[in-house]
Amino acid sequence: MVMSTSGADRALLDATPQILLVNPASTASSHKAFEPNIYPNLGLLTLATSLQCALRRSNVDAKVLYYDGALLGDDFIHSHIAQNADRLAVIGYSAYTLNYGACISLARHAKDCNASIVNVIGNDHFSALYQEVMTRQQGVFDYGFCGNDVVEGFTEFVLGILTGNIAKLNSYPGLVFRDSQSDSGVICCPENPAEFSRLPLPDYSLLDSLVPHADQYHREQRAFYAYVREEGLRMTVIEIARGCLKFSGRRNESGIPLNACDFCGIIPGGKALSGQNAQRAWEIIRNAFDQGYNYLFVTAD
Ligand code: B12
Ligand code: SF4
Repeated sequence: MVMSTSGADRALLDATPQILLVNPASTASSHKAFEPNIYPNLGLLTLATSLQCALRRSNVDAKVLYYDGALLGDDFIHSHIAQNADRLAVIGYSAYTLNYGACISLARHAKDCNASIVNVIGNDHFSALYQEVMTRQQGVFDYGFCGNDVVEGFTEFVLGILTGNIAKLNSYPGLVFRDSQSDSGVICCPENPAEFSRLPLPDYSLLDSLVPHADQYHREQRAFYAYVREEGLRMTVIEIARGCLKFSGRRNESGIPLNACDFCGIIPGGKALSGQNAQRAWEIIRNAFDQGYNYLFVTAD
């Protein structure tokens, strides 16, 4: 006998709240064609893994969904947001300068579909310009997270939203929120560097939580690099240190490191290198290898 899910069961399944983590495609411009990404967005994957673990631990029912518009384009996720607007609890946007315009478009679209979706923005563009973003994008982004060591802060904050039990806002590391009582109107909680060594190891299967990504990244890698095709490689990104060697040196009166590369986009973070210990670093490498990756892009600059 073939078992089928009844309509009511399906409706129940479908009602599960969704947390969508999205890397929007680069902001459209007339002179540049779309070029697909060849690596996953490790920041979103790190957040997704932490959130998934916390949901299981706390017995909270919600789906964590990963989507990379820089691989697949934004059309699909645009429709997904419209069709699932009443079950999307939180959308997290990963903002580089290059895709910041696309982050705004998607976030506006989400609010048009359902104003109670909580829009949260993070990554380097936001960390650099959080004051401006929060001031200019009222009604678009509700909250943001500034810095890298914000994974536990984000996880706890989303759990709070899902369970209707949000703690004092200034208790979430890295959270950026509006506060009319403060001088600038925006408060940025300090991040928590202690989290780095205890984060759960990335679960690369979450790349396929909404639609398949992993094989598509691999196809792009094979198309891009002859040696990947010839040597049967499968590449991914790992993180065994954060920050930059050059940030530990001398700084000017504004706190900008004197030796940083001219184009550096992560100066506002400005953190000196902090590494994982050797055992943890090997665990991170082993974790990627055990999940089928045999050529690793190490993020530390
Ligand atoms: C690996 C890497 C890549 C890879 C993978 C990119 C990807 N999709 O993730 C490749 C080679 C494909 C790449 C491409 C590009 N990159 Co790149 N890349 C890096 C690198 C070396 C590491 C990033 C990383 O994985 N870090 C580890 C993860 C865990 O940290 P993370 O991504 O920062 O995420 C953390 C926080 O930012 C935060 N966070 C991130 N997203 C979100 C979202 C939410 C909702 C929240 C709450 C928090 C949050 O939490 C995460 C957990 O700690 C950085 C430099 C560096 N050392 O950081 C440059 C860097 C991020 N890249 C940069 C740039 C410019 C690009 C490109 C735009 C280049 C280009 N012109 O095409 C493209 C954009 C691709 C895209 N649209 O996805 C700049 C960004 C500068 C800026 N102002 O935006 C950086 C900072 C380099 C630099 N010094 O200038 N990149
Ligand atoms: S671009 Fe990379 S290596 Fe250069 S200063 Fe910035 S973080 Fe350091």
